[in-house]
Amino acid sequence: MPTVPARPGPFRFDARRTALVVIDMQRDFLEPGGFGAMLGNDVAQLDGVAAQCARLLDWGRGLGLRIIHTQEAHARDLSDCPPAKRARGNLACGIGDAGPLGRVLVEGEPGADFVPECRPLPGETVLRKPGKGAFFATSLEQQLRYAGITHLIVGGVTTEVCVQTTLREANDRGFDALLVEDCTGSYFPEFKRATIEMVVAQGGIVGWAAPLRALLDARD
Ligand code: C5J
Repeated sequence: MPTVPARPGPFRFDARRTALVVIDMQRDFLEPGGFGAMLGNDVAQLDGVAAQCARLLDWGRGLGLRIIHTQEAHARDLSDCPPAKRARGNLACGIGDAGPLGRVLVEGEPGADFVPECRPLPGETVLRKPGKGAFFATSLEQQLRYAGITHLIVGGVTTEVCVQTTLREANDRGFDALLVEDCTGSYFPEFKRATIEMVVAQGGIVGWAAPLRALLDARD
């Protein structure tokens, strides 16, 4: 079994029981005019994450890992969008409204689509989710259990929001998860750093973390 030198200790995984989960690599979070920008964030902070996630995807595909792409997007009628989420930020152009990338954070719109570097390939799972965590109001847990998955390798955006929420949800459900440090990004670099530390603190209270190089170099 490959062993990744990680924090707080080695992360051993069986490729047949491991899924690569790439969180929300969507235009709405990475490009000007999307949801992230509408919230007042500097999307340039995420420059480089797509290229890194593309390398991570290449690696996972090469190992035959199950690949899961999550997508934070609401149903077209917004029936799965809590009014509180829609109201948050008091935005002139918020969830469901027409923006430069189509209706903000709505399925089927250009903004909900994946950035070109991280487009799913045929046969890979696309998991639309209405919340921050990938386990909330989705069939992810059932899919993973049916496939015998016990370990997750996680990248994507944003580190302290959807990525961290998903890691915590996974941890509470008994999955061992590793965050790939340089395949995730935040609009707030200090939040990214803090999240990584929170994950690995206390003996890995949430999970493990390692840079992509450590995965690329992992050997049996
Ligand atoms: C946010 C996400 N930041 N994908 N979503 O609202 O992290």
